Amino acid sequence: MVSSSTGEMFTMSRPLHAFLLNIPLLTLFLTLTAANSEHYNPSRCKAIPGTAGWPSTESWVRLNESTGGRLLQPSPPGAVCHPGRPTYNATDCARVRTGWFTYEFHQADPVSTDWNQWNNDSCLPEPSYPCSGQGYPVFVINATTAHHVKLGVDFARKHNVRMVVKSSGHDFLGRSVAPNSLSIWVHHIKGLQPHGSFLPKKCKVTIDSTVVTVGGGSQMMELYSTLDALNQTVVGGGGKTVSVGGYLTGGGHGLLAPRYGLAADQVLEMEVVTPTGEIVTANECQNRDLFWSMRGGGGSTFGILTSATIKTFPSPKLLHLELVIATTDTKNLTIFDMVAYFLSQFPSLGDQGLSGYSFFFSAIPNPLDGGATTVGGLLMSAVLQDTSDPTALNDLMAPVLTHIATTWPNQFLILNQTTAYPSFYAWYQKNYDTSSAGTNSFTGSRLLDARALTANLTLNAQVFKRFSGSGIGTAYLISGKGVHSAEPRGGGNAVCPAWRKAYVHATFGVGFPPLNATARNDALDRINYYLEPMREQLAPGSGAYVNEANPEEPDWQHQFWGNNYDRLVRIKRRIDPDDVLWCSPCVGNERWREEDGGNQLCRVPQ
Ligand SMILES: Cc1cc2nc3c(=O)[nH]c(=O)nc-3n(C[C@H](O)[C@H](O)[C@H](O)COP(=O)(O)OP(=O)(O)OC[C@H]3O[C@@H](n4cnc5c(N)ncnc54)[C@H](O)[C@@H]3O)c2cc1C
Ligand SMILES: *[C@@H]1O[C@H](CO)[C@@H](O)[C@H](O)[C@H]1NC(C)=O
Ligand SMILES: *[C@@H]1O[C@H](CO)[C@@H](O)[C@H](O)[C@H]1NC(C)=O
Ligand SMILES: *[C@@H]1O[C@H](CO)[C@@H](O)[C@H](O)[C@H]1NC(C)=O
Ligand SMILES: *[C@@H]1O[C@H](CO)[C@@H](O)[C@H](O)[C@H]1NC(C)=O
Ligand SMILES: *[C@@H]1O[C@H](CO)[C@@H](O)[C@H](O)[C@H]1NC(C)=O
Ligand SMILES: *[C@@H]1O[C@H](CO)[C@@H](O)[C@H](O)[C@H]1NC(C)=O
Ligand SMILES: *[C@@H]1O[C@H](CO)[C@@H](O)[C@H](O)[C@H]1NC(C)=O
Ligand SMILES: *[C@@H]1O[C@H](CO)[C@@H](O)[C@H](O)[C@H]1NC(C)=O
Ligand SMILES: CC(=O)N[C@H]1CO[C@H](CO)[C@@H](O)[C@@H]1O
Repeated sequence: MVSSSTGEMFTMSRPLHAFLLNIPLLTLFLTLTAANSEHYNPSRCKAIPGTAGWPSTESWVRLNESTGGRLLQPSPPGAVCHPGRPTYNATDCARVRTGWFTYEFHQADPVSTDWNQWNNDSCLPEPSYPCSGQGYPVFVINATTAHHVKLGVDFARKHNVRMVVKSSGHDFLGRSVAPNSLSIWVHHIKGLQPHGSFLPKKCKVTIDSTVVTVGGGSQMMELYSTLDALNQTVVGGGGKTVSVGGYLTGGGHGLLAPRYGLAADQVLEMEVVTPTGEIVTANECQNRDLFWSMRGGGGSTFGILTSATIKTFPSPKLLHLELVIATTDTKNLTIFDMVAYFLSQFPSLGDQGLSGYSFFFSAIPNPLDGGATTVGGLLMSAVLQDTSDPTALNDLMAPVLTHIATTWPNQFLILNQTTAYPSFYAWYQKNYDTSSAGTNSFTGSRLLDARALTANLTLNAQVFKRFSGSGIGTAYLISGKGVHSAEPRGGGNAVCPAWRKAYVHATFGVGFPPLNATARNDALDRINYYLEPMREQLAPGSGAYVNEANPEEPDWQHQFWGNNYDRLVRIKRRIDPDDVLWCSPCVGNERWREEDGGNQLCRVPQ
């Protein structure tokens, strides 16, 4: 039943879903030039330790007391592996080395982040590498309440200390960590309260929808599992530990987005600590500009989210399709003609209710024979909602698969498997994102609309071939009708306007070795090389998804926010006149730049 033109029999050596989502998806950069602290200028730069501008020990002690002892001064987590360091401990080191490749490890640590370059590779859990700890925050407030956050924000503003916000530390762009900073760690701001309907504060009209109010550090798995007990779910992401803090503020895509809109479109109210230290409610009736910008304008820019109220939906039953269309004839250029054709069907398949994740490649170790051969082609993990009847999927896919079989006879092995799940959560528990962390990597992104996917398949074959040069290109079918027609409360939100036409978020990762500036710069060059034809030929007027993008995306202001950018900057200037929140690439950050190898954050001279 399963055969290819090469006559090989493929046997499933491991669950397909694990392979499908086990892709190295990764990120980032910092233009680091030679260090030279002599250029420190207190009036122009944020304070750094060891200089007169840095707050006194007494000030830090008082901050600690005011938070009830929640101020931490953490060691870099990798320091337990370095014999010279006070925290050296071989037992702990073994634990850290194992945990390093998991998201769970980094989210649970006060300062660690998933992609090593954002901590400047400055203390990897490997004794042969250096461990300076430079690159990590100096102090952390382990916040559990909005008031703790406020105390940190007021302190950073008053003392001219660089400040960052960390939740899970998953950020592909390095926005949740910075050297010589005070970090507001929101991971432990939890809470999860479902409601049958919702009256936003100071509004007169009750919103007739099931909703859930969650803490700013809440994570996908907590939402899914708690809501499942009510037969509900949310528009959420694939990673178990992704937190609402970065996800909702960046946009938030997921399998249910093509039906209901992006995650940011579901937000009805936010509690926010503003850069001036006020704890405010933002919704369609008050602080409307803040409400608009916090839904898509990016994390750690307009304020710190301490709670969000978002719409929930009945959890749909799902039919899951796992599909492989591949060949061992990896030199055959028709692979990308097939890929271009398959992706050209996404607008139509999406309009008929399909959503999911596809991966294409010219040559990867064959997952079906344990890597003995290589294959080129594509894989897809997709779902159809509200049905358990496999014929619904067969009817949808048959014309597409028949077209491939007849256009490229005997070339591609087509292998599919359909599974029915009673709820979103039942599906999720088997099909969550199983990728791993703890490496050095950058990502790239492009949003593709129907025209880009269908206009010229000759062009698309070339462009997708180049895009997959990273190893595996991905095309997530996670936008569509629901995103195009979404009506976010309050008359709109700040997500990149390109989402409102897109069907596909195309993304990929490029890894590189640590402590090698050449390799890091090469990785960034490669990201640009793979993305260039998508930007310039396939989808020039479109944009990129900020949360899974190239941190050095040219013209990032407009690629991430389109014509919302100017309004976002005006709001940023009003809400954060002193730039208490600063990150890169983030709205309105143009007045400051990193200097001295990234050690200092300084005003750009006028
Ligand atoms: C395994 C994995 C799977 C993913 N799957 C998806 C997916 O399916 N869909 C999708 O859209 N994205 C997905 N992403 C990308 C994800 O949206 C981003 O990585 C996002 O930035 C994570 O947010 P975080 O709060 O968990 O991470 P963090 O790194 O802690 O924070 C990210 C950014 O948000 C800021 N931030 C965090 N919390 C707050 C807060 N409370 N208030 C203000 N700012 C805050 C940080 O300062 C930083 O700028 C995935 C990422 C990973 C690693
Ligand atoms: C803050 O106070 C707590 C409790 O008093 C203490 O355990 C902790 O070490 C202090 N933090 C710092 C950074 O000194
Ligand atoms: C090393 O860590 C282990 C486990 O955390 C602990 O039990 C042990 O006491 C530590 N050893 C030293 C010398 O601190
Ligand atoms: C942070 O606070 C949470 C909640 O109080 C606590 O469980 C956790 O142990 C704290 N983490 C650290 C590193 O102090
Ligand atoms: C959830 O759905 C199941 C199966 O239909 C039903 O038995 C159960 O009562 C529902 N639970 C709630 C809280 O509605
Ligand atoms: C690709 O493979 C097909 C089927 O094996 C074959 O007919 C075709 O000639 C090949 N094309 C090239 C360019 O090798
Ligand atoms: C399609 O793209 C190819 C490759 O770039 C180009 O040669 C061709 O002219 C394009 N066709 C049309 C109709 O634009
Ligand atoms: C650093 O990376 C470059 C480019 O990838 C490579 O050529 C070089 O050998 C690497 N240097 C070291 C010391 O590993
Ligand atoms: C990062 O590390 C490099 C050396 O690897 C150093 O030159 C630079 O100053 C460091 N930057 C920060 C911010 O620590
Ligand atoms: C959804 C889909 O493509 N289903 C096909 C899977 O493969 C069988 C044959 O093994 C076909 O009958 C289905 O139509």
